[in-house]
Amino acid sequence: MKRFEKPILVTRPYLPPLEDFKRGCEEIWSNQWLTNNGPMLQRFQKELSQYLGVSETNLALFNNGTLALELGYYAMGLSGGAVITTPFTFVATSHALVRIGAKPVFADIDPETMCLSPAAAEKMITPRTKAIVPVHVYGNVCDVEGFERLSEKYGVKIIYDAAHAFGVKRRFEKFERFEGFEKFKDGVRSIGCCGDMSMFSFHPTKLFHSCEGGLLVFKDAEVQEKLFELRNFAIHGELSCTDVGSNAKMNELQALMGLECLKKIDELLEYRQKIYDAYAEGFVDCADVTLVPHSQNKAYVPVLFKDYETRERVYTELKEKCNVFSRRYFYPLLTDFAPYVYGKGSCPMAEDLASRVLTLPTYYGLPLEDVKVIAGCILEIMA
Ligand code: T4K
Repeated sequence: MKRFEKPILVTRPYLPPLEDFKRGCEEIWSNQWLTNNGPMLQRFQKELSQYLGVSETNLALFNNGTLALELGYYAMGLSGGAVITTPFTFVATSHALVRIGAKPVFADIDPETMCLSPAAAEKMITPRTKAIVPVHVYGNVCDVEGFERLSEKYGVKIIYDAAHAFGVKRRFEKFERFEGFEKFKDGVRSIGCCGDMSMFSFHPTKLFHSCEGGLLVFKDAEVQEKLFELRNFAIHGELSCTDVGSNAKMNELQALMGLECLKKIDELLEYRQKIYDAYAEGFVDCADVTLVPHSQNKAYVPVLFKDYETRERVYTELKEKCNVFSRRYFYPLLTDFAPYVYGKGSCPMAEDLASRVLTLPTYYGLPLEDVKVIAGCILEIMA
C-alpha cells in the first residue's frame, strides 16, 4: 500500500498569488485603516452581493462564522426560546444558540441528505419553539420547501447554517418570497435565499475563505442595522450604547483575502467536482463504500462504510500506513458532547450515519492522481 511522503490533510486552504495579496496590502498600508468598516470590507461586501445576487442591504460580514451565527440568532429574537436543530453538525451551530440563551432541541436527520428532517423537526415543535436551524451539511441542500411549510404553518423562523454551502445555487419552484435575491440567467438563485437568514463560513477549511470570516444573508433588510450595531459593541459614536453587542468585525486583511479568493471561485468549485469524480471512479466497483452524492459544491467528500468498525479501521490505517489524514466529520454527534447529552439517544438515524461516515481529503491543488491512490488505499484496507 502506498505511503505518501508528505502527509495528505483533509483540506488545505487556497492561497492567492502572493504578489496579488501584496498589492492589496499596499493599499491597506496607504489607507492606514485596519478594521471598523474599512474600504476593503465595503468592497468585499459589494462583490459578495454581486456574486450571490443579493442586495447589499440584505447581508452583513463578520470576523468568523460562529459570531455571525450568535449575533444572527440574537437579532432574530431567539434568546429564551427553544430552537430545533440537528445533532449532525459542528459544535458551533448549537454553541451559538446556548450563548444567547436559547435551548437547542435535537431532531433526527434525513438519511439521503444527512440534513435535519422537516418531519422529525415538526414532531418537536411546542409553543416555546422560536425557530428551526437546519444545516446544509457538506453543502447538501436541506429540504427547504419542507421547512418553508413548517414556517408558514407554525410561524417559526428558519435560520440556515449554510457554513458549508457557499457557491450552491438552485432553482426554487415553490417559493419566491425572498425578493432581495436575484434570479440568475439560468433561473437559479443562491441557496442563501431560503428561510429568514443563512450563515456562510469563510474559515480556511472551507472551499472559499477570508482567513476567518462569516457572512449572514437575510430576508428582512431592516435586520442589517441591528447586525451592524451588534458586531460593533452596540455603541453609537462616543456617547451611546444601546445593547450588549460584541466585537465581531471583519478586518481589512480578512476582506482582502476574501476578495482575492473570490476571483478564483469558479475554478475552486470546478476543481472540487473533479476530485469528487476521481473518487467516484476509484470506488466504482465497490458496493461497500458509498459516496454521499448530494453536495453541489463538493465542499467535503463524505463516504459511508457498512459499519463503525470498518470506518474506524479505514480512518486509522489511512493515517498510520498511508500518511493520509481523513476526518470523521461529524462524529461524535453533538448529543454525545457534555453540553448536549440531554439529547442522547433521540436521533437514531444521525447516530447510525455518524458512526459510519468519513470525509476524505479534498482541496484545490490536490493532484487527481493522489485521489486515485487514496481510493485504492481504502479498497486495500477494506479487502
Ligand atoms: N457551522 C458549521 C456547520 C461548521 O462546520 C462550522 C465550522 C461553523 C458553523 C462555524 O464557522 P467558523 O466560526 O469556523 O467560521 C474545522 C474548522 O475550524 C471549522 O471552521 C469547521 N466548521 C469545522 C468543520 O472544521 P477542525 O478542528 O477540524 O480544524 P483543523 O484545525 O483540524 O483543520 C482541519 C484541517 O485543515 C487540518 O488537517 C489542517 C488543515 N488546515 C487548517 C487550517 C486552519 C490547513 O492546512 N491550514 C489552515 O489554515 O475544525
